[in-house]
Formats: sequence, structure tokens, C-alpha cells
Amino acid sequence: MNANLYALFAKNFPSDLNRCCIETHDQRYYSWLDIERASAKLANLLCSLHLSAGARIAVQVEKSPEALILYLATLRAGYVFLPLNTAYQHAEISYFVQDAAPELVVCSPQNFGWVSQIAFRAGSQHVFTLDAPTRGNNRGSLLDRAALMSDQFTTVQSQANDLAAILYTSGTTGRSKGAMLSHDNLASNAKVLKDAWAWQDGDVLLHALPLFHVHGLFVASHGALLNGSKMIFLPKFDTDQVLHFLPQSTVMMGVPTYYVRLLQDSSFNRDLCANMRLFISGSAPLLMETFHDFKQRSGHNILERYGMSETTMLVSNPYEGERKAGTVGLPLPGVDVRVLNTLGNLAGVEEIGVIQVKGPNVFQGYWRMPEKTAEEFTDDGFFRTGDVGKFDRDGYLSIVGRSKDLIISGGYNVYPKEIESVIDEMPEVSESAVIGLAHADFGEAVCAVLVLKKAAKLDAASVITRLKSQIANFKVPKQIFFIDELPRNTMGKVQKNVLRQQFQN
Ligand code: MCA
Ligand code: AMP
Repeated sequence: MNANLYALFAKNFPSDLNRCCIETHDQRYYSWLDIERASAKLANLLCSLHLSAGARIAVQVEKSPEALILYLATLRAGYVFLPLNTAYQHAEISYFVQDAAPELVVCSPQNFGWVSQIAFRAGSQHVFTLDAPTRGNNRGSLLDRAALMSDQFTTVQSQANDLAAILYTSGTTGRSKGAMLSHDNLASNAKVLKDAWAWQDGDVLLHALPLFHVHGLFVASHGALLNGSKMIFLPKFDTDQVLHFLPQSTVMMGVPTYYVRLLQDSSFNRDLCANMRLFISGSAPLLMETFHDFKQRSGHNILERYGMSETTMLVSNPYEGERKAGTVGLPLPGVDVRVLNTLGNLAGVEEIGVIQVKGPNVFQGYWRMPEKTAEEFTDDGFFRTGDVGKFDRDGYLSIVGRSKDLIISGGYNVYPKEIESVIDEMPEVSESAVIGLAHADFGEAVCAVLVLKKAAKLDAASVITRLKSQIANFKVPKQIFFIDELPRNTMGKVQKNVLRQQFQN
């Protein structure tokens, strides 16, 4: 049997390959046959480059069906897909490319100049471009080269543990870690979610998420691909476009911000959701208020689930049965989730502790960081999620906090340490603390508290302008506060809870 994830998808494609697989917001249509042939052409191109076994293919491109097809082609050819957020700038891309040493880098044409410099300096042999296509214009050197290739390709044989993708998660200590996911990690999770969320004939997925993280690339796309269901592809979340396409859709997935934004639009109502079967939320906590308001306006209980780049999905509220607001639901079948108290024992009902997980979904380790990998696993093989939670008497898990210093803004993870290091490099700054403050749209907003050096002068606007040229825009603090001294506990550790209290209003 071939454990290649693409082989699993292909087995489940509809029998009529001429049916629509992807429809775009600007009325481009891709049949299943188009997907098969276009991914074959790209897979042939990848093979013609004679990359090494297990070569990484780093991709920083705008969302498009072609970007998804490139992912599928990478699977088919047996290479390792490494998606990168389009907001990442020079220093971020440099780090990922040096660390992952991809043999091929694909970027958007407008970034070719600087990305190719980084890639070639890091030893990549090939850099291609892929444009965000509009009608009649979907080019870039990748597709130009692929056009010359055959549209027939036999998907390579993969073993269950062969790597399919590496997803970088920001590091608590500043260094991002590449989570290595195998074909079987992804396949097992896709199969479990197909049943858990009752994917069915006639489903149409409204796909508004970005393609460079687990949520949009795996959870959403895999669900549709495995079920042979059509996807309506939006280039990004746009409230008007979502409202336009909701009546033709049955399933939508999003981060809480998407649901908050839908509720803010007065035209969002039950009629628009008449065809909808399921709204799913994840990547960040869904406020109870959003859950209840959404129920009132649309008639739907949002199904909240919980996952990580290292584990894909581990817990989900049920499709049938109660979806409890404020909880992330029950462990998925085959996934072992436990909460340990401060003594290291299994926590009782409603007792708070650290969340750990074991199962076929759990990753193969961090790329080239064996010590870090070993640290994150317990002796009996459970992965430490870094999240803190509790089970209720019905076995539903709630996430009550994080033991990792992490801010989740609009579904994107931001590690304060990384931003603090960049701010601390500014010559006027003595030290800084980056905190998350409640934000109506993004859930949490990144904010920075700065202590300046004696007699130094610096205003908030200049800090923001400088940061914008150095880090991805979603990591840039929405607010900057100045203070004489950071509050510290007796151990000398900055008391971020005190800062959060002080600046929340
Ligand atoms: C954009 N901006 C943000 C964010 N996104 N600021 C804070 N947090 C954000 N998430 C800023 C930009 O820097 C810009 O600022 C301004 O907002 C407008 O940018 P724009 O691109 O127009 O924003 P948007 O299109 O409205 O984007 C917001 C968004 C987007 C739709 C919420 O961030 C999004 O789609 N988020 C989803 C993230 C996601 O897929 N997460 C899954 C991770 P300025 O104007 O100052 O430049 S996977 C995961 O977490 C696990 C595994 C899981 O469980 O799923
Ligand atoms: P990432 O590193 O991008 O994979 O993000 C994983 C983290 O997102 C988890 O460790 C959680 O802290 C958080 N997360 C994901 N889903 C949820 C959820 N439904 N509620 C709260 N936090 C979540």
C-alpha cells in the first residue's frame, strides 16, 4: 500500500473527475482532472530538477489554487512542503531558509529579487516564481516551466513516516522550530476529522483561510480533498465575499476573528446560512459571547476544536451531541489527551493542569533540533503542548491558559521573546516586555512596554515604523507604552500579569 497522502486523496476523488474541485472568487473553475493533471505537471517538473530524497521545497506565495496544487505536487513527488507566511520579511525568511536548507524556493515575482538572494546564499539550487493568478494571468516561472511537462505522473511510493511537510512554529526562546509532519500524521488526522465532522456528499467548503498554516492548508483543504468536495477559494478572509458565497456553501472553517467580523456585519443573518451545515472555529479561543451571538443570528452552534502545528487536531466538540461554549470538546478518536496536575498526576475533574498528547497525529520532531524534541516529550511518549487546561465531568476539555509565553492575534501566534529581541536592539531602548491585551477583533493584540535608556528619546510611531520594516506586520505591536521600570518578582522575572492589568484599559 502507498502511504503517500496524495494517493489517499486520489482514491477518494469523485468518480466523475470532470466535477468541480475548486471555484475561485473570480469565477475560475478547476475540475478534479485539472487538479490531477496540473499536479502531475508540477511533480514532473520537481522530479526533473533531480532534488535529493527528502528535499524541502519552501514556498512563500499568495493564496491561489496553483499554490495548493504545488503542495499536492510536492506530496506526489515525495518531497517536503515548507509553507511560509506571506507577511514574513527579510530576516524571517533568511532564518527559515538557512535553517531548513530548501533545495527549491518558490516566491512571488515581486519578491524574487530579495528572496532569491537569500535562497542562493543559503545553498538552494532553484528559485521559481508563482504569481497570485487572476483571470487569464496565472504565471510565474514555475508554471511556465511546468507547462512543458507531461500531465501524467505516477505518485511516488511513500512510507507512513516519510516527511510530507515542515511547519515552523515560533519559538519561545526566539528560535523558530520546524515541526516535521509525516504522510501518516496528516492522513490519520484527515481521516479522523472526516468522520468526526460528518463530511458528506454535496458538501461545499468555503475556504477563506491562508494556505501557509495547519488550519487552511491541512484541516480545511484535506477535509474537502478527502471527501471529494468542492472548495470555494477566497484569496483571503473578506466579510463581503464570505457573505456572498455562504448561500452556496455547507461548511466553513475560520479563526474566531472571522466569526466576530461576520457578526459585525448587519446583513449577516439566518437566510444567508440556510444551506450551511457546519461552522468550525479554531487556532485561538472562541469567546462564549461570540458563540452565543452567532447562535442567535445564524441558528448555528459553532463547533470549536483545538490543535497545534506539532499535533494537527487533537480535540473537537462533537458534530452530534452538545457543543459546549468555552470548551474545545472531546479528544478525537485514537488521540490520547491527558491533563497532569502540579504533582505530575492525572488531574481530576475540573482540576487544572498541563495538557499532553499522544497519537498517530503527533509529529516526528523538530527539524534538526533533537534535544528540543526530546525536551518536549515525556518519558512515556506524550508531547507537552504548552497549553494548560481541565476536563469537565463529561470529558470536555477547556483551555484555561498557556504555560508558554504566547500571544494569539487573529489566529496567528506571536512569541513575545522574538519581538522583545528586536525592540531591545534599538539603541534608545534599555529593555522591553511584549504582552497580549484583549482586542475586540483579533482576540488578543500585541502590545509592547518599553523602558528607555537615560536621556534617550523615542516615540511610539518611530518604534512601529522601525518594526514594520523588520518583522511580519501581524507581529508589530498595536500599541506602545513607556514606563520607568519593568515590574519584577523576587526571582527577577518580569511580571507580565502586572503589566497586562496596568495597561488593559
Ligand atoms: C493582519 N493584521 C493583523 C493580523 N492580520 N494584526 C494582528 N493580528 C493579525 N492576525 C494587520 C496587518 O498587519 C495590517 O496592519 C492590518 O491588520 C490589515 O491587514 P490585512 O492583511 O488587511 O488584514 P486582514 O486581511 O483583515 O487579516 C486579518 C485576518 C487574518 C483575516 C484575521 O489575519 C487571518 O486570516 N488570520 C488567520 C490566521 C490563521 O490561519 N491561523 C491558523 C494558524 P497595518 O495596516 O498596520 O500594516 S494554524 C493554528 O493555529 C493551529 C494549528 C490551529 O489550531 O489551527
Ligand atoms: P500553532 O503553533 O500555530 O500550531 O498554534 C497552536 C496553539 O494555538 C495551541 O497550542 C493553542 O495554544 C492555540 N489554539 C489552537 N486552537 C485553539 C482553541 N480552539 N482555543 C484556544 N487555543 C487554541
